[in-house]
Amino acid sequence: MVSTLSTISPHFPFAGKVEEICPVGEGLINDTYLVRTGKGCPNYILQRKNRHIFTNVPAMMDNIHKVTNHLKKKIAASGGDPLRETLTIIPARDGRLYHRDEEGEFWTACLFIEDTVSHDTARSPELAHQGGKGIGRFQRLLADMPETLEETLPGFHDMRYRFRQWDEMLAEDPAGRKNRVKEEIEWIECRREEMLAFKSKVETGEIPTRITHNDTKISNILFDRSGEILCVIDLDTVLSSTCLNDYGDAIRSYANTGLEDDQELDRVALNMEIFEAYTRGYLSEALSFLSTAERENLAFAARYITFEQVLRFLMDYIGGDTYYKIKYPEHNLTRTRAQYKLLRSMEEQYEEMRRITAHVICDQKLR
Ligand code: ADP
Ligand code: GN1
Ligand code: MG
Repeated sequence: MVSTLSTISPHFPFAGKVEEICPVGEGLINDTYLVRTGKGCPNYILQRKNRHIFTNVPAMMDNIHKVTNHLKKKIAASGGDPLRETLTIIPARDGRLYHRDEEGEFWTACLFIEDTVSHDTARSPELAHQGGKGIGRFQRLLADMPETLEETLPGFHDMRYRFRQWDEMLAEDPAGRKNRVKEEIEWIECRREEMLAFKSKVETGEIPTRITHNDTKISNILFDRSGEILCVIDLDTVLSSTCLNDYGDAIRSYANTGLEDDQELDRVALNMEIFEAYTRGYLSEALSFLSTAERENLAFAARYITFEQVLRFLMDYIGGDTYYKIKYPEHNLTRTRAQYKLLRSMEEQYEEMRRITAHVICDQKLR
């Protein structure tokens, strides 16, 4: 891989001499590297995009370009630092937003933002509050973006689409694993109607679509050294979708007392203190533009996205592990069970989640 990387980096106009290229992050889809250059020169992030999942990388990069350009203008206008508070794409030497290698792989680069901290779990309510603020602000700044985005991942958080994929996968059972997961399949089937009913609210327009991030797990945000939110990263999934999907996915990530793939199910539950802190941070930025329907469906959105993740991990297990990177043979099944435990915890605490969101909304309206 290292020799490949050294043939890729010359295609980008990196300042200084490339001294080291090392893997970074725990993403389940792309391959991400930190490119270190000489003293006094910027460092960079180099990424091989997963072209089997992102089937139109040029359109995806155009989307990211539109979004970051818009954010840069807004950040500069409010006195912020556009080079630190959003991503800066480094186009390839030929001027494209990506380099395509001889094997057909797509590579992209952006500036590495120095002196930041990223996390895989939210250890404190303060961090969750900041994370919520970050996504709320991100959505707010994009609310008046004039351009439209290309639909690069059709059906991404669309449960009707996910159930079509699911039904096809079960009918085909390509890896012969269906019979091993009868109980898990029932977890999905018995929630089909309520999840589709929620999706109907988007289809009828009761819940609006906006430009959103769509992959708001905690590792996709950079904090500064004092713990304040600095920059929302990993913009591959910026799409027209619902704000609720961003909020729900973040709760799934931040408020889990265990890991996304925890093998000890006793460790997995919804932490209500983190839930409330994230909600407060998010609504401090987002309340002003959210509709009544969006406000009323915040708590359910966490269940919706966590359910979606159970379905997606289980579907990948049944499909023979072709989508998410796995570290051991049953990894997707472990993920399925851990996310299901989290979903159960949300279901058990649902009334309390609703009470908290209503209370936070009320508090912030009074301000
Ligand atoms: P993946 O698609 O593999 O999840 P990300 O874009 O989320 O890739 O990057 C993985 C990790 O690399 C992040 O969690 C963060 O720690 C670090 N990272 C990514 N982009 C930057 C950047 N521009 N500046 C600083 N760190 C970054
Ligand atoms: C993937 O790329 P990464 O690791 O940030 C996935 C998300 C899932 C997440 C689960 C494009 O995100 O939808 O929520 O794994 N991204 C894509 O950890 O499918
Ligand atoms: Mg990521």
